[in-house]
Formats: sequence, structure tokens, C-alpha cells
Amino acid sequence: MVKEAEQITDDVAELVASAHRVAVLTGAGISAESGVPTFREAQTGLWERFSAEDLATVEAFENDPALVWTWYRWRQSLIQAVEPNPGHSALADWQAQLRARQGELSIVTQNVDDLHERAGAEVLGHLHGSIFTHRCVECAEPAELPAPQYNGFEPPSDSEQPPACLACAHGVLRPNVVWFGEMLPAEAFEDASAAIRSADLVLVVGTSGIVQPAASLPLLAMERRTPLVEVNPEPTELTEVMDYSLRGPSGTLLAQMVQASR
Ligand code: BJW
Repeated sequence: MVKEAEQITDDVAELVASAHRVAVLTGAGISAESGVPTFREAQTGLWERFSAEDLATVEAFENDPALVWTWYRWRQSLIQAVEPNPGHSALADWQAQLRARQGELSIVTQNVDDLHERAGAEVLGHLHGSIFTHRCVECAEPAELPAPQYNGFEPPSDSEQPPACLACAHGVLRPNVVWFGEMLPAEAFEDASAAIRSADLVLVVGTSGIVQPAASLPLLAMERRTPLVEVNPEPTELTEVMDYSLRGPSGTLLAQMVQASR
């Protein structure tokens, strides 16, 4: 039976206060309060006829490289234009506190942004890659690019072609993200599994729990009956396996949790 609450309850405060090894899986919702759209929101501008799921595929990039490339370059500029929010900061503070007591808080994120890092946290793994690095579709050679010249707050009216790879001259560049149908980085997935298996508290923050295999990671907590706590304003695909579901924005609820951990 899931216990739902709009603020942290005494039960959750006790779990937080006694936890020494915490594992946190984050999704797009933790960056929503910074102004980064989640994946279930309608797209705007050049992409208004497409869902994020239509665009985040190899097929979409092969069919219309400029459309998909520009989507990523524009999202990169948006992420660079926004700041971490109190949810990112709370996790960074809690991680620092636990480390000072020889504990650990491991952050595993599905997000391709760098807002956890910019809040001062160390991220154990980016399961779906990073929007800031690029590689050739043919030879996989990494490539350095200048920052995109878009205004992150207004989608551009024209698309641009992805640049050619200078290393092999056959392929074009793509973002180092994981599209549907592609494998997740093995090391990040294994590290995430190990962190969840060895945690004494697992938090699932701001994810719809729709996208596999990341959405199955929290289930590993059930092997040792480790308490599972969800932080999300809405019910998700994972709600029924949770011990507690806190219904509200992560900026508010994670700040309450870090207070309770002191
Ligand atoms: C707030 C908030 C606030 C709002 N505070 N919260 C098993 C069954 C069925 C299908 C599959 C399966 N296994 C694999 C698949 C296929 C597929 C899949 O999962 N499909 C589903 C659609 C069903 N998975 C894959 O293809 C994966 N690869 C794979 O499995 O490889 C093995 C394989 C290879 C070949 C053949 C077969 C298997 C790869 C998945 C890659 C996902 N990539 C993306 C794009 C990354 C690049 C980019 O950013 O563009 O990752 S898709 C997108 O979804 C992105 C996200 O990381 C990911 C998860 O989304 P997330 O974070 O949950 O966001 P939202 O928007 O869904 O939810 C936001 C939440 O925030 C909501 O709940 C809000 O309520 C909440 N919220 N405000 C807190 N203030």
C-alpha cells in the first residue's frame, strides 16, 4: 500500500535521518523548476508537430538530420541559459553532509543536462548521456564544438545541418545521448545498479517511469526491502512499487528532506 503525502511525513523524516547510503534516480522533473521542459510536454517552434519520442531516435536523425540536430543544439542553449534549482541544491548539500559522515548519496540521472553538477553535486552516472558532447555517427570520434549561438528561450525559425566529422570526413556529428533503441552506457548502468542494491534508502525523483531500462532500476531496491520513496507531483508508472509517494515539486520536497537529514 503506497502512502501518499504532500509534504514529508514523520515516517519519511525518520528514514531520511537514519539513512547512511542513499541512492537517487532523477528524471526530467527535477530540472522542470529550472525551466527545462519535460518529455511529455508539447514541443514548440520547428518541432511543434513532433513529440520528444519522435525526435529522440536514430530513425528521426537519419530522416531529417537538420531537424533533430537543431533540436539538440537549441536545447543545449536553453540548458546553458538556466540555473540549478533548490532540488538540485538540496541533493548536493545532502551528498556533502553524508560524505562528511563517511556515508554516500549516489545520484543517477536520466537527464542529459549538467544541472546536478552545476549545483555542486557529483553524479555517479548519466544513463542517457550528455547533450554537451558530440561524436561522429560513422567513426565515433569525439568532436569539440563551440557553444550554440541560439537564444535558449526562443526556438529558432530555421534549422541547421549537423557538421561534418573532421576526423573521417564520411560521417556527421550527433549528440552523445542515448536514443530509443540504443544501448545505455554499460558502466553507468552497472554503477547505478550497485548503488541501488547497496543503499539503505532509494529516492525516485521527477521521472514518469515510462522509459526502460532506467525505470526498472528502482525495483532492485525490493531485493533487500530497501525503502523506496517517490517525489513527483503526479502518480507515475512506479508509484505502485513505492513505500511512500510525496506529491509535490522536488524543489520544495527535497529541501524538506535535506533539513530532516541534519
Ligand atoms: C516533476 C516536476 C517537479 C514535473 N518536481 N517532478 C521494455 C518494455 C517496453 C519498451 C522497452 C523495454 N525495454 C526497452 C524498451 C524500449 C525503449 C522504451 O523504454 N520505450 C518506452 C517508450 C516504452 N527503451 C529504449 O529504447 C532504451 N534502450 C534500450 O532499451 O536498449 C536495449 C535495446 C536495444 C535495442 C533493441 C531493444 C532493446 C533507450 C532509452 C533512451 C531514452 N532516451 C531519452 C532521450 C535522451 C536524449 C534527450 O534528452 O533527448 O531519454 S527519451 C526521454 O525519456 C529521455 C529521458 O531521460 C527519458 C525519461 O523521461 P523522464 O525523465 O521520466 O521524463 P518525463 O518527461 O517522462 O517525466 C517527467 C516527470 O517529472 C513526470 O512524472 C512529471 O510529473 C514530473 N515532474 N514537474 C518533480 N517540479
